[in-house]
Amino acid sequence: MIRQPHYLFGLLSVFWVVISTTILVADTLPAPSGQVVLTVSGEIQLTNVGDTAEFDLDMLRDLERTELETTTIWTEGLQHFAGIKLGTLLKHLGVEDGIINASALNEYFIDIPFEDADTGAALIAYERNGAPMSVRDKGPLWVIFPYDQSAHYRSEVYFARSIWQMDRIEIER
Ligand SMILES: Nc1nc2c(c(=O)[nH]1)N[C@H]1C(S)=C(S)[C@@H](COP(=O)(O)O)O[C@H]1N2
Ligand SMILES: [Mo]
Repeated sequence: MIRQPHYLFGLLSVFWVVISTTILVADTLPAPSGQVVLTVSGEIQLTNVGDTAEFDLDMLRDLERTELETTTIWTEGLQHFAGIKLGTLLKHLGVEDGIINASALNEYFIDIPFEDADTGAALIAYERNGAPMSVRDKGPLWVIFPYDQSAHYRSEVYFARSIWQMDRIEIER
């Protein structure tokens, strides 16, 4: 009889752990309210529309912003890109591994190894020189690498991963 309060206390702390863990894990993704620019599917932990994670531009802008200055082989002069790192986006969706299959509006597609997300090299740019990019201008989303930083990124392999008009990402295991 005298030990009952101890059992009660133990039970309560177990409940507390279960409840707080549930709150920590249950990170939610709001549904997009604007035009959807990116749909992420496959092995992701966070979804908002069916099995997928859909993003409008404002949702991407609400995530951690990264700026990158570099020249590219497709543009004239130094370019100022702003966007979200591919790694940041995938981390937000609970992805820690896998092959990143990226597709574009023009049905171009390319596999990007997870390493390019991990190193932080791959930027999903949503702005170029301070303005959003139109579809005609390789937007609204263009995957950009730090070409000026290293010859490693000035290669056909990375040019092929520089997918513009990207509108879908599928995570494969
Ligand atoms: N959306 C889209 N992105 C793309 C491509 C494409 O056809 N469509 N071509 C890729 C390839 S294979 C390369 S080498 C580079 C350079 O393409 P370019 O030679 O047409 O400039 O862009 C990449 N990004
Ligand atoms: Mo290419």
